[in-house]
Amino acid sequence: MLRRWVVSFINPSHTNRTFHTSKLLRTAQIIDGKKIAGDILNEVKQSVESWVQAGNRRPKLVAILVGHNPASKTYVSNKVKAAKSVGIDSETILCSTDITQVSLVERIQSYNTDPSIDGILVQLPLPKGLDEKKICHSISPSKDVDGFHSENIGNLSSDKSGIIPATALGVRELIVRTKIDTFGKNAVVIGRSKHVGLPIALLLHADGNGETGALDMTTTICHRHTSHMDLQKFTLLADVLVAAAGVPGLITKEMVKPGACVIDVGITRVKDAQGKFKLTGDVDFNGVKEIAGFITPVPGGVGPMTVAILMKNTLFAAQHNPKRT
Ligand code: BQF
Repeated sequence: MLRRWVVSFINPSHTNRTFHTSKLLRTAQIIDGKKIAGDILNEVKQSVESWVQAGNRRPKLVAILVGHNPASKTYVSNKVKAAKSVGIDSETILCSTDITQVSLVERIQSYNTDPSIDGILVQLPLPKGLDEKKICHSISPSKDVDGFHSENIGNLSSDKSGIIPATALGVRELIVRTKIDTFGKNAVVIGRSKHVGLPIALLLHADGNGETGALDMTTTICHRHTSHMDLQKFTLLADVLVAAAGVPGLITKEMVKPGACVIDVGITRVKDAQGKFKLTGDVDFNGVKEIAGFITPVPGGVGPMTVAILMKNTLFAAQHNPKRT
C-alpha cells in the first residue's frame, strides 16, 4: 500500500498501467517499440511515396555484409525487409570474410560516386583484419545512413542537423512519443560505445533549441570502469535510465528510481533451454517493471526502432544527396 502511494506521489501522471490486485503494486507501462517502429515505417512510406510522386527516383540503400556472422545476416535481412515495406530499393552486397581492407574500401568508393545510390551501410561487427573505423570513414558522409562518420557525429555534437545514428534516434523517439518528461530531468546512460552509448548521451543532454531535437537532460555516462556501488548511486537518480552495456541482467530493481523510464538497448543472443537463440537485454525486466514507470522489452523495444529509423535516415540521405539521378 505504501509503495503504491509512493509511486503515485512521485509520478502522479501515470495512467493506463496494469494493476496487480494481488500485490497492490502497479507495474510499469510497457513501451511497445514494435508498434512505434511500425508507426514510423508508415510515416516514412508516405514520405517516400510523395517524394516519388514529385518525380524523384526511389531512394536506394546498399547494405554490405562481410562474412557469415549469423546475427549480422539477421540484421541485414531485417533492414532489407523494412526497406521493401516502405518502398525503398535495396541491394545487399555479400563479401567473403577474406576480402582485403583495400578492396572493401574500393567498393565503397564506387558506391560513393554512384548517383543511383543514396545510402550505404556496412553491417558491423566486421571480421578480424578489417579496420571498422577506416571502413566507416570511407563512406561518403552524405550517404552514411548509420551516421557513424566523424562528420555526422561532429554535426550531432555541434547541435547541427545531419544523419544521426539510428539507435540513438530510436531511443529519443521512444521517449518523445511516449511523452516522457525530460526537460531538466536526470538521465543516465550505461555504455560509452561510439555507435550507441555516446550518441544517445549526446541526444539526451544537448540543447533542445539546436537542430538535433535533443532533450535538455542532465546526463551521466557510466561505463565498464564505473564501480558497481557508484553505478547504483547514479542510476537511482535517473528519471530516464538507458542501459546499453550488453551485459544481461545488469540493471536490477534496486538500481531504479520509482516511476523512472527504463530503456533497454542491450541485445545479447543467448541459447535457451531448447538450444534456440533468443535476445536478452541488460535489464532484469520482471523485477524492474515493478518499480519503473515505463520500460522497453527485449525483443520488441529498441531493436525495431533502430531498423525503422535507418529507413528514415535513408530517405533523408536521398533528399539531401546533391548528385542523385
Ligand atoms: C527486436 C545490432 C548489436 C550489434 C550490431 C528488431 C533488430 C534487433 C532486435 C535489428 C542491431 C540490433 C542491429 C529486434 C539491427 C538492432 O525485435 O527486438 C530488430 O535488426 N537490429 C544491427 O544492425 O547491428 C547490431 C546490435
